[in-house]
Amino acid sequence: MEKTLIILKPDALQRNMAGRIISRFEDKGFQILALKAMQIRRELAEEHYGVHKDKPFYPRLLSYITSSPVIVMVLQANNGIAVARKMMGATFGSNAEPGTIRGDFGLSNSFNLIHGSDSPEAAEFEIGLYFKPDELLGYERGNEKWIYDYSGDEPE
Ligand code: 3AN
Repeated sequence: MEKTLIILKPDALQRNMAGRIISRFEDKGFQILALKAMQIRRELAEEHYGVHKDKPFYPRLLSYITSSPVIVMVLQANNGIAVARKMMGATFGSNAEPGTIRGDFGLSNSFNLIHGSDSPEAAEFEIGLYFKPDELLGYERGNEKWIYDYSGDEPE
C-alpha cells in the first residue's frame, strides 16, 4: 500500500470542483487517511516546491499555490502514487487526456487543479510537510475485502 499527498489547488476550490475530484478518488477505491482545508503560507510553498526554485515559472507557481485556500489529503491505495498521477493526467489541462482530472476539468497552462506526489520519497517528504504523524488515520474500511483480492499474501 502506498500513501500519496494530494493537493486540490486554489482553482479547484474557487471553481467548486473539490467534491467532484475527491469523488473520483473515492470511486476508484483510494482510502482517505487525512484531509484538511488550509491556506498555504509562502514559507511552506517554498519548502514544497524547492526543487523548482531556479525554474522560470517558480514565482508564478508560488503566488498561485498561496493565492487562495486548498484542500490537502493523504490518500492510500495499492500502487497509489502512479495510479493517482494517471488519474490526474498530464501537467496541464490543455494537453491532458480526456478522462483524466486535468483533461476533463481544465484548460490552463499554469493553473492545473491538483498536485500529486511523484515518487515514494516525494510522498514521504510532502506528507511530513503538511501533516503531523498522528493526523494520519488508521482504520479498516467495511468494503476493503471487495476492493482488493485478499486471498493471497498481498492485496491484489
Ligand atoms: P506535475 O504536477 O504534473 O508533477 P511537475 O512536477 O513537472 O508537474 O511540476 C510541478 C508543478 O510546477 C506543476 N504542478 C505546475 O503547477 C508547475 N509547473 C510545471 N511546469 C510549469 C510551467 N511550464 N509553467 C507554469 N507552471 C509549471
